[in-house]
Amino acid sequence: MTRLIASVDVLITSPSRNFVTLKITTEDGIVGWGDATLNGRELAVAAYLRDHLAPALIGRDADRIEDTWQFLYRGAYWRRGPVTMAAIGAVDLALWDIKGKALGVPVYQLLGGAARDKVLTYTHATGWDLPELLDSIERRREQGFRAVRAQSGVPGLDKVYGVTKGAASYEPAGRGGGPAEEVWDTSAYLRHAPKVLHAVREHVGPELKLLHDVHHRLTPTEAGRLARSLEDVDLFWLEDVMPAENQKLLRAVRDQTTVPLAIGEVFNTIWDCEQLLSERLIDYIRTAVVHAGGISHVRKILALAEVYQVKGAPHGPSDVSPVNLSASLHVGLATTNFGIQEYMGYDPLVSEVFRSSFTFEDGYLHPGDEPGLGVEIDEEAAARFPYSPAFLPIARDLDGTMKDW
Ligand code: CS2
Ligand code: MG
Repeated sequence: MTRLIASVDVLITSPSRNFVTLKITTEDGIVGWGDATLNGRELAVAAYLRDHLAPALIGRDADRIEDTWQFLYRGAYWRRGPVTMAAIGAVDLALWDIKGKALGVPVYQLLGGAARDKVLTYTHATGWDLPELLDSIERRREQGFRAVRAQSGVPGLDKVYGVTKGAASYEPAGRGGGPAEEVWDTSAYLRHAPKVLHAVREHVGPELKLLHDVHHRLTPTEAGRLARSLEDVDLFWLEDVMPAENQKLLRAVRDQTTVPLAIGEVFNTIWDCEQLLSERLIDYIRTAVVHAGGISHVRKILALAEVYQVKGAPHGPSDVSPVNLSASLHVGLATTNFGIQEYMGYDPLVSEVFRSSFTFEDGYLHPGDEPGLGVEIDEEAAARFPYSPAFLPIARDLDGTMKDW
């Protein structure tokens, strides 16, 4: 039987922050959902989907997921890039959701079944100073988390990305106006971060898995120094130590340290990380499922990673929707070389729109056993939260030069 695509719709909703969601409906009435959220560039993906992909999808066979992926990727001539790949990823997710629903099974069953019982997850802890950070970590531990990313303020700076004064969580994008500007001081950070992370390890004891995100800000020399100074902290990983596209330069960092390295939340295809994987310059590959072309393409990235003993650890901030998180969990459950899933959590308003069946218990996530991806969107609720422009902040050096971040 051929299951034809009858309609393709794009929903933009903003329950506390903006999400772009793709809805594909088949002629026999099955609805598949895809996430298409690209933080700060939401409308570009929405237009790509609405204006360029939707007309080409109507009337196609929804069951032909791989062929549709190739049709959208090869057919465009213009390849790769976050907007294109998020749009293709959204279609891919929606089609896997449809196939699961049509067959009455959760998507992880279609990927070969569970390769583990549950998916280890980490969340964020943030504090402007050490007491605030320790308090935030403690609260995360009480919630059951076994792995925590620790970020703190830097003396002399007003703001640090990923850290909100006095709060346990933060939202990366600010609403209204243009991007906020932050001032950054690498020397101050390099003096301060090792002290904080050593103090955190001393306080939490040996078992809690600790992670730290550098946000692409260092040179290979600075990154090597930082990693060496953190050897004794026993980090689970050090993330994004350098601009992610400088792949071969990571060798200089790698040669100096045994601290596990994670990179890749800004990557979109296997070609962006091929060198990092094949030369084993990283331990964890961070591509988000939707930003790297969906389940179909991320499985290929993970298959290449498996050859080099690199593990998957997808990006899972609050700025990709529960549809993406759920897709990531299906992949995580069914993939042997899967390391950990980031789970930043969501504002309570998000659950008014996205009804998810994934569960969290004792530091682990499970996607649930609903047919498909296990997330349904309440369209009436979505309509109550209209889009409102929001931007990620930018960072400048002390002399005003634009900074990588
Ligand atoms: C971060 C994110 O979760 C992470 O590791 O790097 O906060 C990231 O900066 C945002 O998702 C960007 O949209
Ligand atoms: Mg990150």
